[in-house]
Amino acid sequence: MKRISDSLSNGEAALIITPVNRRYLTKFHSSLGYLLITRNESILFVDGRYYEAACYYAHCSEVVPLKRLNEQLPEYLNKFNISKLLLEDEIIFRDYKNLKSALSIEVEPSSNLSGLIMECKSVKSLDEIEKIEKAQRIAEKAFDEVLNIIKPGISERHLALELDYNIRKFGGDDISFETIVVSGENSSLPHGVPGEREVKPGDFITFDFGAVKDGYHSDMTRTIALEYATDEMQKVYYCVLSAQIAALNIIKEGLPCGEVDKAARDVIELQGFGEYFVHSTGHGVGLKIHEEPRLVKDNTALLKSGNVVTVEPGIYIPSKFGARIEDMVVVTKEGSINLTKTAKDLIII
Ligand SMILES: [Mn+2]
Repeated sequence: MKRISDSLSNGEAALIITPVNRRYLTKFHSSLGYLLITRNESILFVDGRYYEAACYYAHCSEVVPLKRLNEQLPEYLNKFNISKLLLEDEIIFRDYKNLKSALSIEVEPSSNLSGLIMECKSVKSLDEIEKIEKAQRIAEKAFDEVLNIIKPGISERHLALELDYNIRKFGGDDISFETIVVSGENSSLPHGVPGEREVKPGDFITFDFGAVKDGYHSDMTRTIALEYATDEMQKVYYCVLSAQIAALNIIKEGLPCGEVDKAARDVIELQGFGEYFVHSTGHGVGLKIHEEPRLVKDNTALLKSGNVVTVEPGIYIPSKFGARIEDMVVVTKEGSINLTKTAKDLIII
């Protein structure tokens, strides 16, 4: 909040509308609300559903009961002599149009404002890392349970539901995203949707899933084989694993993000599977499942201590099979700390 206040010129204010950014800045979650930030004040407008709780828990200088924003906001803008209102550049167009026609001052989506918040969000505090770790422990426990029920004839959909149920049972507030369970020839679809296909001996089964705890997400992927894995499957699996380890090993503060992608991609290309690695190596994780920084080819942005990123190379051979392995790590000055504890040697069940 202070960094936003400091970035404002005389007469400028920022209005934070997106729920994730509002939550990040005030540490208070509401589905609807507006956070007005001036050079000295931070004023949160929330309606009757949230007002009392916000008075207790929201980090801001004032909480105002939200009635009709278009009538309330001008009063505050006047009081603080605001002549220009900055908005996040990712808000929906209707909100922008509405504010622009309701206010008599300059209203402008600002990529500087959004960029600043994004940059802050990408570097996690210890408290945030703790929440991500909690979410990760829940996801791992849920996965361990699911390993016990995998047998030929069980459907992808059934396995996905068990995973989701376990995540909630073990204390997850939600799942991070629609759980991916894909098997056999479906496993060549990196983001396939779990369906009625029943798993059978010789299948790869890929699980990509996560838990949410206190708003923070976890993300992991494991690929296992049912009863046996052919030589080709083993070769692909261990190629993915060595690519992942190569990437994990070079992560450290100050390294360009693109270098992490390159480390993984080089290993896969060298073993002849380059054309089958069809996505980037990883992404930041936090209040959203996909955040900055992006571990994508040629990204020159530098890793920072406190970034939490996934490392998730994969190989997908169309209509045959695929494998992906994903861990989540915290970037440090010396290297990284892996938040994922689940083993990575090929599990054959
Ligand atoms: Mn991921």
